[in-house]
Amino acid sequence: MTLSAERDEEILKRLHDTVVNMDEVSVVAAANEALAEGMGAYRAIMHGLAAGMTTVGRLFEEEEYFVPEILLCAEALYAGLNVLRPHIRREDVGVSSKGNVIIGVVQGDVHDIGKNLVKIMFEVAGFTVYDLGRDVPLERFAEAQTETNAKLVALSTMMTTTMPGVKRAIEIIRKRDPHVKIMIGGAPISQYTVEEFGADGTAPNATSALGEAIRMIGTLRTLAVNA
Ligand code: B12
Repeated sequence: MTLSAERDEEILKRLHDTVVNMDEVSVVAAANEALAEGMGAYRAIMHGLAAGMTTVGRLFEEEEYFVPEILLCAEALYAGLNVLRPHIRREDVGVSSKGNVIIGVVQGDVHDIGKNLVKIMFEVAGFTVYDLGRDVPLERFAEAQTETNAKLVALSTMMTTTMPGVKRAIEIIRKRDPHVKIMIGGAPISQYTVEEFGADGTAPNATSALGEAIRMIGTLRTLAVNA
């Protein structure tokens, strides 16, 4: 079934608006409608639900929304995600890979919506993802990397106050395994931070995070072949 451009736009707007309006019941209805009418689950998540959360972020900065509203918006987003997540297909993300990946939000930070979207992309692409959750003690990243022999560790943070923790976690990981690839991301992270902290890369959103992860792991394979 092919959606008309108007219907596509209408459903994406409903997904967006139901997150912004904290409407857990309607977001589930909109997500089911998206699936029933043939919209890809991946598109519905990224261009509907996640776009809604970006608007919520703006409303928070404009002091129209406060913490209680944001939490309700996040609940609505997760309600929609529960419906859509099982329907994302590997073809939707365009690439496939395998291997272990560690992901988590650094100590002191509980913002995990972005991290969870990145995790979904990794899982759909075929990676085995070890999700350490949020507010993760800095040593835990290196421990988990050793336990799972993961080739990639992904660190997330949304706050400037937890940036030194990212740097420290990278130092601890590198000490145990100098070759592991480290990707960092979240709003305060830039290419400058990547270089400054000695990480291997970053990406501004979940979709490009997957492409970047595959590129990094590809570099590792090339190194192994040439060694
Ligand atoms: C939602 C939210 C919350 C929720 C978090 C709920 C949850 N479970 O995550 C709650 C209400 C709990 C919260 C609490 C707080 N928050 Co808050 N919060 C936000 C808000 C509004 C949106 C963040 C969000 O979810 N965005 C949507 C997602 C989809 O986008 P994203 O997180 O950026 O993720 C994408 C990319 O960054 C990237 N990405 C993310 N991680 C990774 C990792 C890798 C490896 C890669 C490659 C990419 C990547 O891909 C993601 C998906 O596309 C932002 C404002 C904003 N405009 O962003 C403030 C914000 C992050 N919060 C902020 C603050 C200060 C706080 C509080 C201290 C309370 C307060 N005084 O307001 C507490 C902190 C508690 C703590 N210790 O962590 C500040 C941080 C300021 C700063 N510079 O340090 C912000 C920027 C608001 C502001 N302007 O003041 N918050």
